[in-house]
Amino acid sequence: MNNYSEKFGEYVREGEKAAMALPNRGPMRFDRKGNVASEILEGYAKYGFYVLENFLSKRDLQDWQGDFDTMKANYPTASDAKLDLYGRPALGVNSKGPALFWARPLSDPLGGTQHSGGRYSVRMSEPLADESLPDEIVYMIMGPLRYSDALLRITGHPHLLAIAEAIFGDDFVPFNEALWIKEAGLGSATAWHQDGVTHWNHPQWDQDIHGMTFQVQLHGCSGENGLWVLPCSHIHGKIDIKQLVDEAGSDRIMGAVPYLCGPGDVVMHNRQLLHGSFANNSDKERVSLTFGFNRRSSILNVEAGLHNENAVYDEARILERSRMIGYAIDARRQHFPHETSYDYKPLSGLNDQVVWSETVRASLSNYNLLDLSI
Ligand SMILES: O=C(O)CCC(=O)C(=O)O
Repeated sequence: MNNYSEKFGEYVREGEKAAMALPNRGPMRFDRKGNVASEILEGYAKYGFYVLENFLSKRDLQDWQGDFDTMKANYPTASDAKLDLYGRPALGVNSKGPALFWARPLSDPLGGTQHSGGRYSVRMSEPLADESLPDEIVYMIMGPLRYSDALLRITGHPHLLAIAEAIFGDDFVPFNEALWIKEAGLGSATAWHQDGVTHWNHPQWDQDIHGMTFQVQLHGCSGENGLWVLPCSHIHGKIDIKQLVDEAGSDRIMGAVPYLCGPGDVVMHNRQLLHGSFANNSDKERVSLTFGFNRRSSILNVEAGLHNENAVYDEARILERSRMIGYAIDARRQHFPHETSYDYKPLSGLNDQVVWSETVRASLSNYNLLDLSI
């Protein structure tokens, strides 16, 4: 074992121990009135994250795994290829907006670049990649709901939408979805960052102003391959990442803990929380779906464009993008007819226009051009 991996192993063990000692994890719970349990909301508010254990059903997970295998089989053979291994038009090649993101194995494609408003200020360490590894891998897919009904249905889960309502009010709005793929022994690092870029100097700045993502786990994750966060950092404004790295003497920021999850666990994650992940040099793949929501006032008439062209997010755009929530709810209702569906108030009265069908799926191939990122 070299010096780096020995130190990393120690950091992982300490971080995992600290993560398990925090009181912000447990199953989904409601109080007697049917509201999301206050322990969940309070744990999330205090630490900036909460792990909902054993959240997804076996069926959701099997459907997701099936769709993921189909997506992978349809990857382009290289980042500049148009066809997959079987000669078919490949996943994402006709997308007008962002779709597949590629990196060298075990590299950090974002650290130290101007990507997403320059929020990834420090490059992570990059373990030496063996010559036998492929030249490039897919590490992220944006707008993944167009490629997987199982993922669409997860985003329409009534309990997750109830949480979004409890935090942001019943007129909450969506922002984007991404699938993070950290293949065993190949997966790239995600440099430390805070997600929000728009409202740090807002006169009404608060800990929820940049919204929340759910990070849903297909296989689970550990300190070796999971996302790391600095607990409570969402309440301290913009953080000087370089300073924390200097203090630590490496990218192993002090006090950080990893998300520790089993298959189907969902992490509620405040977008202002400092977070990042190390290159996945472990023998376990991590696949995480992230999707999130915002308070309407954080988005309405705001000019931004983190993942796509700068634009003013007016009522019409918000309504159009919010239809994805309606489709997700309806797709879920059709697949799980015995589940009580979520009633999304901003689409009240439009229910007959948000019916999930093959025709609708075909019309959504560029839905993420309307993402509402801040
Ligand atoms: O899961 C990861 O490694 C990165 C996720 C992330 O940075 C995000 O969701 O903002």
